[in-house]
Amino acid sequence: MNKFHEQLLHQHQHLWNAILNHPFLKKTAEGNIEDKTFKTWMRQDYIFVREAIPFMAVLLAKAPVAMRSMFIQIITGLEKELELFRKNAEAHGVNLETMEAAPTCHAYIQFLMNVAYNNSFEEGFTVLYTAEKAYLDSWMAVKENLKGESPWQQFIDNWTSEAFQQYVDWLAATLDELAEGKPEQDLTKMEQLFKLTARYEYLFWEMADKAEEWAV
Ligand code: MP5
Repeated sequence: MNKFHEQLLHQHQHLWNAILNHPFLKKTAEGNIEDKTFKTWMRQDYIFVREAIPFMAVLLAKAPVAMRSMFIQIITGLEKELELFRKNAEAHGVNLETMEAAPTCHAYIQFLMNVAYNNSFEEGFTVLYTAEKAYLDSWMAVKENLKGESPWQQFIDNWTSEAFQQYVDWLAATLDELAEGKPEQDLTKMEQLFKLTARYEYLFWEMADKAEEWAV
């Protein structure tokens, strides 16, 4: 019997492949992504990471006592990641402060907060695993196909580092433990959240690539 996280990835392989083959990632790897497209992602992801902090904090409030210190480390890591965004924004002349979330970014953040407040810890954790695994695999795909040094190297390095891989391994192992012995209906809910999160991850690349904006 496969582990729970392996089952999720296997059953929804088409979704995962769609994420990893997104043109945004291909162009970033090939070095022909337009500056303004990458900067759109940078600005939107800054908002996403900033708002991931309250998401994690609500999950922390629901986490078993033994997991609290891990969540504190994760939140501290997010604060450091915001610094990485600010440094790169300054180096590339990007203004992060006058930003509004685009529709997809806005909806994704609302989804995160809704799950954190209204769903079980296991369900919230499934969303966390899926989002982090999507970033690990997406940036790994960029790294593997990279043609020379990228102007966006620090972002590539951030989500392909040994430490980040170990963190995602921990998330996968913990998700498997949380799923163990759960009734089928609980596992189905977790699977639905995996699917929704993967779909948002795909849409996030799409949003950056197409410079999505509010219609009015
Ligand atoms: C992550 C991210 C990874 N930064 N943005 C999206 C849209 N999905 C996942 O999260 P983290 O906390 O930056 O590792």
